[in-house]
Amino acid sequence: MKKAFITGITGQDGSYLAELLLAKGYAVHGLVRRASAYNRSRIDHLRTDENVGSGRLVLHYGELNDVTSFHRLLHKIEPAEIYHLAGQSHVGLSFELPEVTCLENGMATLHLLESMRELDTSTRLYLAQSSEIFGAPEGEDPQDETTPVAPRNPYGCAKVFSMQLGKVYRESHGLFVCNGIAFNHESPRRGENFVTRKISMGAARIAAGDEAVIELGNLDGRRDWGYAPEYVEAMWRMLQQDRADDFVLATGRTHTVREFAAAAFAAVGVPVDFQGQGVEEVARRRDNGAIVLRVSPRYFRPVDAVSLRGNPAKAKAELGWKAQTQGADLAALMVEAERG
Ligand code: NDP
Ligand code: GDR
Repeated sequence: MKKAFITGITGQDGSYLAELLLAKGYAVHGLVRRASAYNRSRIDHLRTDENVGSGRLVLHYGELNDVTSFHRLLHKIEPAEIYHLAGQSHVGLSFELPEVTCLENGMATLHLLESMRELDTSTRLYLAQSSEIFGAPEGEDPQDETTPVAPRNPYGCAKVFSMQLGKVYRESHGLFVCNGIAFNHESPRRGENFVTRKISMGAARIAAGDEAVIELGNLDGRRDWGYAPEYVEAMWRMLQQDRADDFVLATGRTHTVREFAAAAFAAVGVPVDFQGQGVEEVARRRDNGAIVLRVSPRYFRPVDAVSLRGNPAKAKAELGWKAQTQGADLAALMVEAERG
């Protein structure tokens, strides 16, 4: 039985990846951290007697910044494949938490690569990189594997550090390291403070009759939003290649936050009109004029990428991977899931 180790197994991507690998017959080992409140709801359905009893799903307490225990764990598990997904993943919060963001998204990669040098050299590593490495790439649309990096927030800086280290260890130490430069991917398991999930949860509540108002920041943010379960398939495919390489994972199409919100409201039968500008902007229900969405200065970032759009041509050509779900379909899928 092939052994995979997933850091970040309790997160959105980690949970879908664990599902995929279990379905493929892997033994899946996951890093979980101690928390005062229960943090495993995304993988509860996988913790069956069969999976746990047969050793096909094993959870290990750990913490990226506890370097010695992390190192010990890797040597104990000796995985064939490592999917390194853990870390502080909120771009906006990285302005408030720059140090922990850089430790978890940057230095933790270095510790992992150093540990790997002592492991069996056939171990393969996937590193979860991000479109945020490109910053605000004017004139470079869409972005691909050759687009220059120019991050504009601490999160993006840490991911650049991690990505470049991955390349260096691949080239200088011969490690099998793949960087997946993923653009936004969403799902009903998305964290509740990311914009698509805020919108889908809010739209479902409003459709159910709650007098809720969704408060958002920059409605002009334009992102390339795909569907997370499709992206974890690409992560796995990367590690099955003969040669380690870097790939952009994206749909190639973008929408603004405003468009995503309009699609979510339309999907629950509450069409809205946007009125006003900047922090005065609101969305009103078309049927009774009630405000259902409001812009709040609280959610603006010091700097925000205007538009990020990926070119997934290399992933299509070499991995045979193509994103299927995006735009209004993604919004509809997410609000439907909220409605149960
Ligand atoms: P989530 O925020 O949903 O999950 C993050 C995971 O990391 C959780 O399991 C979390 O544990 C764990 N984690 C965070 N800090 C630590 C730590 N110090 N020690 C151990 N575990 C830790 O992220 P996603 O699943 O959305 O993303 C996965 C990775 O991909 C991240 O690195 C993210 O930056 C990157 N990425 C994501 C994209 C997306 O659109 N989703 C796009 C591009 C890159 P806990 O549950 O305990 O909090
Ligand atoms: P992003 O996703 O920063 O692209 O990072 P997020 O959903 O946080 O923001 C997308 C866009 O929406 C705007 N926005 C808001 N964002 C949040 N979170 N909350 C709001 O209320 C809000 N209102 C408007 C943002 O300004 C931005 O323009 C995600 C994460 O998964 C990263 O880990 C990953 O690397 C990148 O995607 C690719």
